[in-house]
Order: sequence, then C-alpha cells, then structure tokens
Amino acid sequence: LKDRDVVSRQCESSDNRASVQRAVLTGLCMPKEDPLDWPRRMDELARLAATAGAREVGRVVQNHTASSKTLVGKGKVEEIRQLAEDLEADLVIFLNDLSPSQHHNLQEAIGYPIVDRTVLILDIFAQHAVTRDGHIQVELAQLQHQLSRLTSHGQTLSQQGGGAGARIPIGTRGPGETKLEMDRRKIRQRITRLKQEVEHIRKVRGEQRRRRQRSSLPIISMVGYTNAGKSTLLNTLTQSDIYADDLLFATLDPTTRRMDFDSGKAALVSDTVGFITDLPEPLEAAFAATLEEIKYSDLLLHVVDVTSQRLDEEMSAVFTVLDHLEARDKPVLTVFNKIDQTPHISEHLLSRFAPAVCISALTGKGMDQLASQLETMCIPQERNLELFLPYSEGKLHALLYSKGSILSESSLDTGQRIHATIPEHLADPFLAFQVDE
Ligand SMILES: Nc1nc2c(ncn2[C@@H]2O[C@H](COP(=O)(O)OP(=O)(O)OP(=O)(O)O)[C@@H](O)[C@H]2O)c(=O)[nH]1
Ligand SMILES: [Mg+2]
Repeated sequence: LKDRDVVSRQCESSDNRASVQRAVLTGLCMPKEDPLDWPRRMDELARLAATAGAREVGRVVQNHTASSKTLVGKGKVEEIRQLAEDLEADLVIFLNDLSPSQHHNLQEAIGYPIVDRTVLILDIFAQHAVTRDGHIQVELAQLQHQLSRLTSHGQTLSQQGGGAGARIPIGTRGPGETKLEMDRRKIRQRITRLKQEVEHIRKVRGEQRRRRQRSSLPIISMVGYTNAGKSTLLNTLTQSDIYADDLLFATLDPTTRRMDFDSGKAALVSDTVGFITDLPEPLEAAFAATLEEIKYSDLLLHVVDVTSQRLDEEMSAVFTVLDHLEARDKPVLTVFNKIDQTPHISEHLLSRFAPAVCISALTGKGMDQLASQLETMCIPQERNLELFLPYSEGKLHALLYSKGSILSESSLDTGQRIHATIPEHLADPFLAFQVDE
C-alpha cells in the first residue's frame, strides 16, 4: 500500500434510515503496524459499529503520515469530509483513539460527529448492560473516560446527547442519570459513589464465591474473544437458555450454571464478558469486579473462534487480559469452536495450544470429548492408599480424615491400618507409610 492510499467503498443503501446510523469508517495505520492486518481491523470496527447500530457506508484509510493536530493529514481530513457528505453519513468513526484536541479539531474540520473506537465500545457496553451491576460498571467506565477528555474549561469535547424522541447518537448513550453533560466536580463525585458501589459488588461477589467454594464443586470459567461462542457453549454444556447472539459483547453479566458429568460428578461453569484487542483501559478497570471471578476458578476454558481471520491476535488479546488479572498460571483447556464452519484444523495449532479440543457449540459436535477432558482436568484425581499410620503422625491423621475418604480402618498397638483415598495432590506425605495389601 502506498503512503496515502485510499480505500473507499460504497455499500448499498438499503438500510432503514430511521434507526440505522450511516458511518464512514476511517483510521491511520501507523508505521509500526502491519498494513496487511489493517483491513481485518477495519472489518472488526465495522462489526462494532453494526453492533452499536451504525452501518458502514464508506471507508478511508491513511498509511503512515500522521498529524498531531488531526491524527490524519490535512488532505485526508478533507477527503473524509467529502466522503461523509457524498454518502450522507451521520457520523465518522476512527479506529485510533483520539486525544481530546484531535477530537475537537477533527469535528471542527469535518463537521460530522466523530466517535473513536473506545467511545464506540463504551457505547455498546452502555446498550448491552442489563443488570444493575452492569450499569454501574459501564457508567463508571464512561465517566472515567469522560473525565480524561475534559478541557481546562470543564467542558466536554464530545458531541451533545440526542433530544427527547430523537434517535440518540452513538457515543452519547449511557445507563446513568448523568449522560455526558456534567462538570468535572460532579463527575468526580459521581465516580466516587460508583466506586463505592463497585466495591459493594465485589464484596457480594466474594460472598457468593465463598458459598460456591463451600459447595466444593470445581469452578470452570469460560474466557475468550467476544463472539467466540462462550454463551452458546454454556447453553449446550448445561442445557440452559442464556442470551447468545451474533453481536460483539452480547454478554456483560456473568452467569454460572451447574454441569453434570456422566460419572455423576459435577462442576460449575461461568460465562462472562468477552475480550477484545486493546480493550479500552477504563472498561477493563471498571469491569475488574466482573473479571475478577476468573481469578478464583479452578480451570479456564478458552473458547476460540476457528473461523476468525485474526485467530492469533484474538488469542493474544485473551492472554493479555489474563496477564492483567494475574490468571495466566491457571490450567487452561483450549476449545476451538465453530468447526462446523471449517473443514480442517491444523495439527500444529492443536499441539501449540494443547490440551485442546475441537467442537461446535452450535451442532454439539465434540461435546463428549470436551466433557471428558473437562472432567479429567477439573475433578481432582484420587490416589488409593493402604497405610500403616503411627499414632504419632497426628497431622497426617487429621489431613486424611478431613480431605480423604476412609474405606476401612483397624487399630493396632502403635498405629492404624487404614485403607483410604485422597486427592492426588495431597498424597505425597502418605507414601512413606504405604504397606502391601
Ligand atoms: N457456526 C457456528 N456458529 C456458532 C457456534 N458457536 C456459536 N456460534 C455463533 O456465534 C455467535 C456468537 O455466539 P455467542 O455464544 O453469543 O458468543 P460469546 O462468546 O458469548 O460472545 P459475547 O458474549 O458477545 O462476547 C452466535 O451467532 C452463535 O450462534 C458454532 O459452533 N458454530
Ligand atoms: Mg456471550
């Protein structure tokens, strides 16, 4: 691609003009970025836009040449303005994050509402938040983002919210009472209150978690890129009916269901918010209370969409969030999903991310293998022990009685003959006391 290359395309205008907003998508491919990856990143931006209720009507990409004032060069600004005018756009969406002054300058020069990727994602979260916990976390993220955008005069640079009855422009929707019309002092006050509420959510979640831990069922957390099929898989595994859709960030609120294995054993499986490359920082911070659940699980089920053109980037984005959550050392089972859509999965991929299984959450293919692998990985294996345990080994007696299952025992002069089972990871100290059956 040449330095000032233009990719522009016009989509058929069959959209419902009353509800769908028409968007020109644009961005600057930086020198360190791979221009070949850029079309796929723009495609993801188009899917984000579609999820937020905007249809891509045109696309303009600039390579390399940047301007600190308007991000893209002067000629490109004019080109975007002209395209937006020709295509009767409602807004212009930037893939890059814009500084407050860039946002301001671009809006002045282009004359159309400007939204960047972070604001777009915040907007989707605002639309998809269902529960009170979701609303609180989204509002906190929006306000923290807004605070970072305020000018020294205390005015927001973002566009104004829609009036009553009008469709509300993307980037101005919010779950809270506040919308985007507050001054710095009020925002700070509200942030403080929301943080207290998030702290409360965290406490309640902690209590729920302790209850789950007392049930002593292993906890499996599903993680994965947005739209990978996590909610669909939870439905298939646990015969549930939770919301799954071909949208980015369809799920915001965590759901936990019980999964019964054929052996009679069971586990708890949790679905949670999906990840994305460069998850906006305020969202990651605000959703810490939700994402924290992942940290306390026994096993992670990493759901990957094998049909994705950006499989490596999407898997890396998941690893990045796991790093931030300090959850990288958890055991992970990788699940390559949607194999009904692709004829072949490379052995290399499977071995690189072993242990891994291939499934279709939609058709149920591979579910038996997944269930047995899950059971092996999350139900602790038991060790069979035939012991002579001297009475002097008080601690080991206590451990065996609290964590093991006693099958038979008989008392002798200096100790006990015991036949018991104990979880494999606790077996070591008992091995010195094994006797022949
Ligand atoms: N063909 C095919 N489609 C699938 C499969 N699993 C899920 N899907 C589709 O992929 C889309 C996303 O599925 P979800 O289960 O909502 O994905 P998710 O990971 O929960 O996504 P978010 O909650 O948005 O992060 C839906 O349209 C599903 O029907 C599969 O195995 N094969
Ligand atoms: Mg989901």
